[in-house]
Amino acid sequence: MTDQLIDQSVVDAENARREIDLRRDYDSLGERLDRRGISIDTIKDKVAAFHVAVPSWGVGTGGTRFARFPGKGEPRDIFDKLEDCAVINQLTRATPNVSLHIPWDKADPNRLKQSAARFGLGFDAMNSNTFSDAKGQPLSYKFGSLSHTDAATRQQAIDHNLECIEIGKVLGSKALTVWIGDGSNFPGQADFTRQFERYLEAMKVIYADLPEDWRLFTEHKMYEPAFYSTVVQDWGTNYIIATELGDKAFCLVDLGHHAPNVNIEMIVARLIQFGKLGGFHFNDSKYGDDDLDAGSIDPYRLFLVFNELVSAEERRAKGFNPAHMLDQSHNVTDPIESLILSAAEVQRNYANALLVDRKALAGFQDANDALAATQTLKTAFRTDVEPILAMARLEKNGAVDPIATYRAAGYRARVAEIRPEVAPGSSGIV
Ligand SMILES: [Mn+2]
Repeated sequence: MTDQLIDQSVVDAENARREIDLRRDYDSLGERLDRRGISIDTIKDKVAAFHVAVPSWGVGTGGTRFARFPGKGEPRDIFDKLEDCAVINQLTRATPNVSLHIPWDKADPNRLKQSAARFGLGFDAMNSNTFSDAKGQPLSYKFGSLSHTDAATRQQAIDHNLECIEIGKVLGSKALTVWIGDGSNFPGQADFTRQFERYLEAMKVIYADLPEDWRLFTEHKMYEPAFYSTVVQDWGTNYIIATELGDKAFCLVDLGHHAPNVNIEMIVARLIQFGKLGGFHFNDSKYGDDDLDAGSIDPYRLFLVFNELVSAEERRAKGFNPAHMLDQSHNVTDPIESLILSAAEVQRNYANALLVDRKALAGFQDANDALAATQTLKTAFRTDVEPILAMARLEKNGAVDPIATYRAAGYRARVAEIRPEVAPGSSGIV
C-alpha cells in the first residue's frame, strides 16, 4: 500500500454521491457507441492504461517576465512537489510519473526515489537546464550554452547534461530532454551555420554518454528567450538533429512552441512517418508559448494531434512510442487543479480519437469526399466521453469528479498551514 495524502474516505464519499448517475450515463453512452460498433469497455480499458507525466515545476505557480504572484501553500522544495504530484495521481490515476528539472529539483537521488516510491510515483524524462545560470556556476549562459562561442562554456553545459543522466540512472528515468534557449537577438549577432555546428558537436558528446536503453529528446521552439533566431527553432531543424545523432534521438513536440496557425498535427504525422517522434509537452496557447492548460484554447487541435497518434497506434507504425508529458505554467489557477484538468483533457482527446471510424475515413479520403471525411472526425470529437474517463478513474479508486473531490478534501488549506508563504517575485519560471 502506498501513502495517500487525501483520505480515501473523502474520495469514496464524493464518489458515492455520483456513482449512480455515472453508471447510468456510462450505460447510455455504451448503448450509443454500440450502435456505432464500438465497445465502450475496450475504450475505457485503453483510457485507463493511458498515462501522462506531470512536470515537477508545474505544481508551483509560474509567472511571466513581468511578475509572479505565488499562491498559498506552494511547494517549498522537490519533496513538497512530489506530494502535490501524488495528490494529482491519487485523484486522476493518470499521472504516475514525474518529470524532474535539474538543477531546480536537485537532491540526493536515493532520497528522491524513496519519497516518490512512498506514493507509488516513478520518474519520467530528466530535463536539463542551460537556459539560466545556476547559483555559483562559473560560466554564464547569457550568450548561449551548448552552442556558445566559448568551448569552456559549452563543456560546462555538456557536463550538466551528463550529470542529469547520472541522476536519472539512479531514479530509473529512461530519457533526457534537452531544450536550450540559445539563439540571437539581432541579425548578424551569430553565424547560423557555425552556431549550429557547435550545438551538434556538443550534443554528440551527450548522446555518446546515453545508456543503451535511454532516449534523447530534443525540443524545438521558434523564439524566446532569443527573439531574432533560435538554434533549434522548428521541427525541421529538430529532425536534422535527431537524424544526425542516431537511433536513440527523437524530436519532442511542445504544442506551444510553434507559430500561430501552424499545422502541428501534420508535423506530428511527418515525425511518426519517419520514426522520429519522441513525445509531447502538452499545453495550449493563443499567441505564443502561453503554457495554458491542455485543450483550454483549441480543444479541436488537441484532438487532431491525438487523431494522428491513434492512427499510428492502430496501424502499428514502426518505432512509435511517444512519451507524454504536461508542460504548463499556472498563473491564475491552483496548479494542482490545472494539472488535474489537463491530464483529463489529454485522456479525453485520446478517447475521442479512439472513436474515429478509421475504415470509413480512409474510404472517404480515397473517394475524395471531403465533407464526409471531415464529418467522420467531428462525430468522434463531438462525443462526450466524460463517463468513460470517470469510470476509468472510479475503477482505480480515483475520483469521479477530481476537482470537486480535491476541493472537498481541503488539501491546499492544509498544506498552506505548514508551508510558509512565498514572497512575490519579479519574474517567474519559464
Ligand atoms: Mn516544453
